[in-house]
Formats: sequence, C-alpha cells, structure tokens
Amino acid sequence: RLCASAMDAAATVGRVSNGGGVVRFPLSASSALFMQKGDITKWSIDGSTDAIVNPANERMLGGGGADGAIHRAAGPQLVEACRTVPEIRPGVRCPTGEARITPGFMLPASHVIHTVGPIYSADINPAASLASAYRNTLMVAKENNIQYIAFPAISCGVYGYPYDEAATVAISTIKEFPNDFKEVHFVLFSPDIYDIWSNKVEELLKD
Ligand code: AR6
Repeated sequence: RLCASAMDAAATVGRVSNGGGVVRFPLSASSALFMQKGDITKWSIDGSTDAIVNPANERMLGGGGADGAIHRAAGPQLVEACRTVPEIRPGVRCPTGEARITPGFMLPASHVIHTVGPIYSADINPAASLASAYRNTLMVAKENNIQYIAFPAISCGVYGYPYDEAATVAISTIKEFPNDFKEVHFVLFSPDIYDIWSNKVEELLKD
C-alpha cells in the first residue's frame, strides 16, 4: 500500500508540466490532494480530461491577476466562449459563489472552470461565499466527468481574503468530496500562501 502510493506520487510529479516539488496528501483510498508552487496556466495532467480554476469576476470577461494570465495563455477564443455564457442579470454571467465551465483552448488543461470568490471586505458572509465557490466548482467538474482539477488561492489576491482563513475554507470544502476526483491540486503562485496553506493542509488532513 505504501509502495503503491509512493509510486502514484512519483508518476504524478512526472506528469505535471510545470515540474517543481509536488506534495501529496491522501483524501481517501482513491483520491489525493496535491500542493505545489507555480503558475496555474502551465498545469495539466497529460492526456486526461482536466480543468484549471479561474478566480474570475461576475462579468466573466477577464481581468487582472490569475484571470488575466489564464486569458492570455488560453488565447482570444476564451473570452469569446465566456461571452456566450448567458447573463443572469445585466453584467453578471457568474454570480459570486457559482461556477461556469468553458474549454481551455490554447491552455495545456482541457477545461477552465470559472468561479467568483467573495470580495472579503464587501461580502456579508465571506466564508460561506468562498466555500460555495469551491463547492460549485467541484460540482461542475463532477458533472463534466473531470477527475483532475487545479485550484489557485481563490479571493487571496485582489479580493483581499486573509490567507490562513481562506486555506481553512478551501481545504474543508475539498474534504467534502473524498471520492469524486482522482487528483485535486493547489497551484499557488505566492510562496507566502504556499507556506501557510501547506501547514493548514497538514493540520486538517492528518487523521
Ligand atoms: N497561477 C496561480 N496563481 C496565480 C497566478 C497564476 N498564474 N497569478 C496570480 N495568482 P487574484 P482574486 C494568484 O487577484 O483575489 C481579477 O482581476 C495570486 O497570487 O488573481 O480571486 C479577476 O478578474 C493570488 O494568490 O484573484 C477578479 O476581478 C490568487 O492567484 C479579481 O481579480 C488569486 O488572486 C479576483 O480576485
């Protein structure tokens, strides 16, 4: 059993195209959470149906931060695909806490799941909204038979969510889906966030 899981971890490191250290934490017998530093636009699991998560805004037509990087790497077809997502109110394609899926176009990952985290200082219940962004993203992934998914630290940039509190919400919500995905990854751009989130994963995933 130990041997098998060490082999799985080694195989996965080899398949993550942005390389670097990848740390694996089992969620169940068939599923694991992986932590790595890096650029989410480079992430994919070769040959699989996979998705990266875009921390978008409600308009869903691009922006700064990870959203800007994802749109640049995916090419102009991504914004065109986003434009075809129906507005549920003027200027709102994806309300805070919900998720929408598009193809990945020029990205290595086959899909992008766009979700909108809360603006920390403006949301009445930021923890509930952030949990809902993770939960709805995972539900959309499941509906689309996506077994491999990579998240950035949703709301931890422009939207101002404290890193430690965001980690608790992110990890607790992923733990609600122990059997639905082969691999759930965090690809974290900021070394500070990576350190804080790694400590939190160890705390929340130890038995
Ligand atoms: N790969 C992984 N993580 C990244 C990358 C990358 N290439 N680039 C930035 N990050 P943010 P938010 C990290 O601001 O707080 C946009 O303008 C970044 O270091 O991208 O949810 C949208 O259009 C931070 O830790 O998203 C919205 O208007 C994390 O990704 C708004 O920002 C999230 O930071 C959303 O704000």
